[in-house]
This record gives sequence, C-alpha cells and structure tokens, in this order.
Amino acid sequence: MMCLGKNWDPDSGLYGDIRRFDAAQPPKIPEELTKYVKDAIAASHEFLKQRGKGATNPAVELPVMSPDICIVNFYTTSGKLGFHQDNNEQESSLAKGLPVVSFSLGDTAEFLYGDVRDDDTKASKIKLESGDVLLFGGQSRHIFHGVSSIAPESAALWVTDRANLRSGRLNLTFRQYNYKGSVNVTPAPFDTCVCDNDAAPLQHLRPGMVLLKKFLNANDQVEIFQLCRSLGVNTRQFMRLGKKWNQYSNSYGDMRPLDGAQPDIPKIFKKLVEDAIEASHEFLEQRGGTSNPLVELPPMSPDMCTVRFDTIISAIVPRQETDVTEASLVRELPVVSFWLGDSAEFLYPGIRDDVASKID
Ligand SMILES: O=C(O)CCC(=O)C(=O)O
Ligand SMILES: [Mn+2]
Repeated sequence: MMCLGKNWDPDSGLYGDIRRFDAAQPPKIPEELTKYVKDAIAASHEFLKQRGKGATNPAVELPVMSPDICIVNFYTTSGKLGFHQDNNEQESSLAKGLPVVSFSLGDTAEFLYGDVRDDDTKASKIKLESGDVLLFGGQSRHIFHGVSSIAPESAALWVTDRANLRSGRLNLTFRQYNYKGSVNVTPAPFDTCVCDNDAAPLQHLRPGMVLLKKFLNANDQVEIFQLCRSLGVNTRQFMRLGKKWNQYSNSYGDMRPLDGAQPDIPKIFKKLVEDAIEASHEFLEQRGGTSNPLVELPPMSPDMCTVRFDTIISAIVPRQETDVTEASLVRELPVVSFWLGDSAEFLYPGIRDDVASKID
C-alpha cells in the first residue's frame, strides 16, 4: 500500500501529513490522476442525468469532490481485502457523501458490497475489470465492501505487456479528506434503480453508486501504471532483497509483485552475515558449555533480507519469524539482524502475549 496526498495509517486508521517509515510527506497526487477522477465524476453525472430524465439531481446523489488522498494497493493473484467501510475521512466529508472513486487496473477483481457488517454472504457482487471506475458516495458512502478474489491472468495481454506488469491488480482509491461547505443532509431523491444489465458500459448499481466500465482506455491505463511506478509505488513501505514477502498470499516469491524486479542481496551483506555467524560460533566455543555451536546456531547463507526504516514513533508488536519454509524452520536456521542509527528497545518474550525480556 502506498498513499499519495495525505498519508493513511492502517494500524490507527488515522490520516496524517507524514508517513511513519521515513518521516517524509507522501508524493502529491499527480494532476493527470486528478483529471481522470474529475472526468469520471462528470461522466457519471451525465449518465445519471440522462437515466433519471432530469428528475434527479446527480450532484446531490454523487457530490463533486476534489481528491487530496489516494490509496494505492497492489493485489497479487491471491490478494483479498476484507469487508470494511471507508470512514476515516473527516466527518464533514462523510456527511456530505463525497464519493470514493476507485480505479481498477490489471487482473479482474470480484468486488463485494452491501449494507450489513460482518456478513459478506448477503453482499452483491460485481466484477471490476481493468479500466473500470467505480464511484460510491451520497447514500452509498458507508457501504461495506471488499475484494473476495482476483482472477489470475484475466488482464488483457496489452495491459500486462505495455505496462510491463506481472499478474495482479492495481487499485487506486481517491477521496477528499475534508469538506468546507455547508452540509445539507436532505437525502437525494432517487428511483430505486438497480443495474439490470451487467454488460452495460455505465451502470447505476444503487443510489450513489455508479460503475463506469472501461472508462480508462488502453493509453490511460498504461500511463497510470507508469505514473505509479515513477512515484515509487511498491507493495510495502520497506524493501525486500532476495526473496520477496507477499503480504497478500503470506508467502515468499522471487519477484516484487508490482514490477517483477528481483533485487538481490548485495554480496557484502551476505559476507557480513556469514562473518557474524562465524563470530558467534567462536564466542560460544570459548564460552564453553556442552552445546555444539554449529547445532546451537546453525550456519546459513541468506537468500532474503528485509530492510526497514523505523522512525522515532515506530513499533512492531512481538511476533515470530515463521514466514520461511518448513525445512528452514526445522533446521532452526537463524535470523541475523543488523541495527544502524538510533537505538531500539527490542523485546523478546518467551511466550506469546507474555511479559518480555528487553535489550537495547
Ligand atoms: O480494491 C478495491 O477495489 C477496493 C479498495 C478499497 O476498498 C480500499 O482501498 O479501501
Ligand atoms: Mn475501502
């Protein structure tokens, strides 16, 4: 996940101006993207006007917004997103029903939406294909929604080839944090339309919810991919060298999902790790005791490395490093960790959720 404009912290659900991992401001939303959002809102107004034959006010049903937040998510083919509401924006923005505008690029997603918390079985389902733009605002601003699956290899070849994209789906959701005008809460009059033609290029899914099929054409989609890449969008806010952790499938792979790159661990890092293990063997041997240092701390040759930058407000809750193969765990191959910069208080409780020992 990466944010443009304001930064959203998924742990606290709060927006801020700087991101935690490097204390920098997220990049601004490029004007090209803002223009696509405005065009999509204008297209849905035009569609609602024609559909409602003038009886409804499209700008009440789906208010105009000027995005200052964009959350970019890359889903690998096993990616999912649990049922949730988007409600971390300011109360004024939510009360006005300023829409969330969502772009889908790459592989097709099954998108669920409904009104009932914790029950996606009652949800409606739609397919979001590459180039589709979904808007939900007004009376649909608080819908529960999520992504249940991604259809592998469903993107047209021209998308993957021209954008040089591996399998997966890029999603950009735009929102406006704050609304400064007066909030008139008169509900929009609406006809109880529901989409009666899934193949239609423009679909009125429910009041305040419009789907613009293939709104983004081939060139637009390639441009958006390239823009995202140039802004440094990647799957996590820290870097993986060697094997790449995939947050969606909870497994390691060889490539970075967004761009298929495979940055390796520099030789000097590998050497430092091997030297560190050797030095600990030396130490354990001199220290004596009955254990064999090679059994106590088996030698290993690293093929994955995580580089994290922690700001002064960072914290990671105690967790186990079990995301490697069973063979590596059974042989008890060590994790070797280098620290640079400010000191960290490191906790290592013997038992889950228990009181921890501490070192600096
Ligand atoms: O990927 C999607 O289509 C939905 C994304 C979403 O709901 C979110 O980022 O809050
Ligand atoms: Mn959402």
